[in-house]
Amino acid sequence: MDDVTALKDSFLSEAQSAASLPEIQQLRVKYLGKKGLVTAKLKALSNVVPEMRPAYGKAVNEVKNSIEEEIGKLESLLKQADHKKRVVAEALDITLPGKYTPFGREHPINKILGEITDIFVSMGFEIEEGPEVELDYYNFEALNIPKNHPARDMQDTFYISDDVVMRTHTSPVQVRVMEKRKPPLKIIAPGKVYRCDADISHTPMFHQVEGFMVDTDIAFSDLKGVLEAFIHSMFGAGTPVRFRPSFFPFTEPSAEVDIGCIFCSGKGCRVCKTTGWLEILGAGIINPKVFEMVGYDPEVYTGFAFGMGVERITMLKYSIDDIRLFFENDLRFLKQF
Ligand code: 2NL
Repeated sequence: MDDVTALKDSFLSEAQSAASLPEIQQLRVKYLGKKGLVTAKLKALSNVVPEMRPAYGKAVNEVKNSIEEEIGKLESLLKQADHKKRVVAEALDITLPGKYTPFGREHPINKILGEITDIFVSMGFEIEEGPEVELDYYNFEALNIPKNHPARDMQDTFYISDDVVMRTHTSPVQVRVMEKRKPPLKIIAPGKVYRCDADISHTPMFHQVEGFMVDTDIAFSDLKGVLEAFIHSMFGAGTPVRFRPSFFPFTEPSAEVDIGCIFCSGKGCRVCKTTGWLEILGAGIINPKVFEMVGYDPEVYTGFAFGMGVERITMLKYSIDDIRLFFENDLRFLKQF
């Protein structure tokens, strides 16, 4: 019987230092496995003298049961401890703030560009686009801007080569449309244009919307009606409009279009330089020479054309006094629109 008690004692002392599930597993194999120490005792029962056999067998079975019970307890304790460790290690703090992904928004220039084109589209104009790198011919020659004209000056125009330039206005888009199509035409040409100039009211790249209308009997009154409708939609129905004589090589007669100063209501201020008026457009009746260049008969067709700077209109609408703010990409500026 002593060997059975000793077996139990040695198990108990080993079990005390078992600190992990694999170690418990090893103990189970060592004592209860097919070749285990307790199993060996059971197998050797036939060697015990018959009188002692029942008591000895009972004792071995009791040790076997108590070892099984002990191992079961240890296993469940270690599993619980393991689970607690994982809960702590894998914990998510759902009270931490989330990652902030800021929304982008439309640039103020594109916003106003969209408003301008929407107004003309609502009046039946089509939108056309064209190349920003343009032939000298389309940018100047076809618009009656002669070789020695100051607008061609190296100081104003980015020349790519002798006969290729960065377009200085979007008029060449309209020339290309007239070459391809016959009137009646109602087109606007929005886009980027380039001039070698930089100060608080000029940047080397800026945006323009030009437009034109050609048919068999277009008059200056049509130009006035369309531009007044545009201005009243853009700046408010009561905005005063004034047409002032001007000159462009591609229109004759030509006009500069002013609106009553939106800052002082025409009283005269710093922005309108005390005139009470703000210039926002250039326009005119298309010069017959332009029609000849694109193969239209000037005796049959007449038309008007106009052009405006998008940056200038955006600056007036939002009271911005430095054009360079549009291109510095300072979020403190851009977030205001
Ligand atoms: C301005 C003035 C203007 C035009 C642009 C034009 C185009 C063709 C024929 C005739 Cl294809 N004219 N465009 C006409 C008058 C004025 O722009 O101040 N732009 C910012």
